[in-house]
Amino acid sequence: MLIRKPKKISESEITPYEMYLDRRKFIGQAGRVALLAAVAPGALVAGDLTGEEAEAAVIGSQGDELTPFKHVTEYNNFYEFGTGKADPARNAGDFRTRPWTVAIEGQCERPGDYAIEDILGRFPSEERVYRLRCVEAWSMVIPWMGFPLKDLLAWVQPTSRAKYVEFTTLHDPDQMPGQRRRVLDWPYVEGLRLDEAMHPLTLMATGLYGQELPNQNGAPLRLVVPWKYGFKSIKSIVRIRLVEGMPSSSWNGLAPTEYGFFANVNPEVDHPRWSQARERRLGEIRRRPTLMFNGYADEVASLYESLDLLRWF
Ligand SMILES: Nc1nc2c(c(=O)[nH]1)N[C@H]1C(S)=C(S)[C@@H](COP(=O)(O)O)O[C@H]1N2
Ligand SMILES: [Mo]
Repeated sequence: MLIRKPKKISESEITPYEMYLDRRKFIGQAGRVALLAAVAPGALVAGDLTGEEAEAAVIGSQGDELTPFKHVTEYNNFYEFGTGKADPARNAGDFRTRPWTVAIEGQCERPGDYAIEDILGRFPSEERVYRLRCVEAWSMVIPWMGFPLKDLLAWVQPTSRAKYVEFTTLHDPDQMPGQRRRVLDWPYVEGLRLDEAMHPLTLMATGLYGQELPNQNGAPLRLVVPWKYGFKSIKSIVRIRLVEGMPSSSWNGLAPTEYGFFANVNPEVDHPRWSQARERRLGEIRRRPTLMFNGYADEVASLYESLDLLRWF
């Protein structure tokens, strides 16, 4: 029989978290911290906080503690680097994210190829603490760095014909060993309706835990849509296209009956092979109830008022 010893908590597991809280306190004491914490459902806390307030805001009122850095960066889905949860951290180390260009195309006034430096310089990153809930029923709470996608879209000016936004991940089988196997139809693509893309909660993430995005989390630029299942959060984006028709999505293309275009977190609509009513927060044993729209219903439910969520899952 194989008996596993309880794993000792390594330094690397606690240090980034403690450093993070320390840094928050330090910034708070120094006077100003523009912190946007959306941990508690409905609570969008912004402004100048003291160190203690900042700590309370990031931890939230729902027992929503930040998921340890180790889980956030070592338990991933990024099929370009392998289908195992540990594969991305193992295989993405040498992934080159510079130089990096993002092509903006389609129905907008300012199409073009933009260097990542230009994007990062034009749209300063701020911090957002969001829950991420995978369709596989695990979840995390992550302090992201990033900027609202709506700022970028407002800048490129969608035309009146733009109804959806399509995102594409880099296709480079030399660097991405997972792309040498036809697990998915590469490159990975995802899409949002324009109003979802323009929602203030929708983030272009550039970092987490106050650091640049680790490669396995989708460097240098990935989408984060906190009320949708994790697979909507497309990583390592090289193209953003404004389009008239509903774009395809990699998971929807693979198994349309299992993964819909909208992919809103909904405890009442089960995946055909398992329930979506509960989830396990990484680092915890117990399973907790999954909240409608992942807890962001106050902010986003109005987007779907006229939609039959059983049909448009
Ligand atoms: N390009 C790309 N983006 C992707 C994926 C992927 O395989 N390839 N997996 C998705 C899935 S299923 C999830 S749950 C999240 C996981 O994000 P994380 O590893 O940063 O937690 O990334 C999403 N974005
Ligand atoms: Mo996922």
